[in-house]
Amino acid sequence: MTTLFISDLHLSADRPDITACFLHFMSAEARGIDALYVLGDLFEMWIGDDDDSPFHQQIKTAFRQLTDSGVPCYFIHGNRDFLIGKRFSQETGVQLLPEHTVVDLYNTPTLILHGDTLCTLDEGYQRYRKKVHNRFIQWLFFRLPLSYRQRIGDKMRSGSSQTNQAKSQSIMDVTPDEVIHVMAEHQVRQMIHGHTHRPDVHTLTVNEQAASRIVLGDWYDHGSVLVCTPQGCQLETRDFQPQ
Ligand code: LP5
Ligand code: MN
Repeated sequence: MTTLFISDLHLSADRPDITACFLHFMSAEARGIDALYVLGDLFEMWIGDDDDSPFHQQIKTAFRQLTDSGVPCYFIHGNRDFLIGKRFSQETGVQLLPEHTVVDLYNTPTLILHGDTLCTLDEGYQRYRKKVHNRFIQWLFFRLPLSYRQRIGDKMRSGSSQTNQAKSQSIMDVTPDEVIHVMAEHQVRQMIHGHTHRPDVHTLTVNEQAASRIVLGDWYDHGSVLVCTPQGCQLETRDFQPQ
């Protein structure tokens, strides 16, 4: 009995080493498990489900094969791939979940999320997030040809990298009070998220009870997987294969 959680793979055609590690993970380790949860930033950037490049086809096929084999796969949007939509879900069999979802993880109610909504001190980001999550703005964006969307996406990526250089590490991390607030609101004592790329297990107190916050790692230098069984959860890494 195993449930796996991954996030922040930032898959792109430019990083065949990450892609190879991910495809191996999907065809070997993820087979036969109880469920796979992807907590956002699966892709470096997603500009619409109509982007049908061979690279995207390859990733979608890996999900389709896994869901066809009987493994339920779930996805929560990240800040890079919040435009993944129904068509992706239909093509892959991956079920899209709301941004804050409580799952029963072997009898422990667990709140799962990407993690960006917890970074409340990053006011610039939260303002930006509200705009790009606006349904009307998204509708307008989707009316643009794919090549324009790609150019806008690239501009946003470089704008983001530039503004991030001026932000402190604490602004870009989760806000501790917000974590407590959100866990209390959902009545959970366990939370799993990604986004900050700071894999760790934090203990904290929520409503005078011991709680834990598990942070998933990114896939820049190696694969990163949270392995959960009825006995508990463990953060593990997976080596990239020599190319
Ligand atoms: O992603 P990362 O790690 O660099 O930083 C994130 C936050 N940044 C983002 C922006 C994404 O990187 C861009 C993704 C593009 C998606 C595809 C296009 C979709 C278009 C949709 C239109 C409906 O998420 C960053 C956080 C950081 O995490 C840590 O939490 O701080 O937040 C920002 O950088 C936000 C800035 O403060 C403001 C945004 C600058 C965007 C520049 C605008 C350029 C406009 C050009 C468009 C014509
Ligand atoms: Mn992210």
